[in-house]
Amino acid sequence: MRSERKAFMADCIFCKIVKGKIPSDKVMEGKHFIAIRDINPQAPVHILLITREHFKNILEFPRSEGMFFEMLSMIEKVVKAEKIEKGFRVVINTGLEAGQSVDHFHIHILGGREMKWPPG
Ligand code: DGP
Repeated sequence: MRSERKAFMADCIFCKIVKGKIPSDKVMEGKHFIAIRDINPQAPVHILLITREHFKNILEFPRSEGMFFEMLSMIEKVVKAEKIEKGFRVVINTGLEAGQSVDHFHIHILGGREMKWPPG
């Protein structure tokens, strides 16, 4: 691994959360993902699914059946555990223009209120 990438990951807030160096309100754990409550919730339920391994965004996320399967399974488990089956939104902000503020792949699961479309 290149040294600049190592240095970047050492500073990555989500890498620190995964390693337990920064506390988080963890709701679920899988082999490839953890699920935590967002620090700045945009809905009554706002959970982040975060990859244990550092990938910058969805374009870097590996095309691996195991990871993809776990991602979808954990979304379903979180939605059921939080009882938001009747309406929820799954969001992956990618790039500055789309509002991605943490360059470590993560998925927002939002629910518990009415959602508008189109998103802002
Ligand atoms: P995005 O803007 O799509 O990159 O989403 C990043 C989200 O991460 C944002 O909703 C706020 C959340 N977040 C940032 N820092 C922390 C933290 O230290 N703990 C938790 N739980 N969430 C964080």
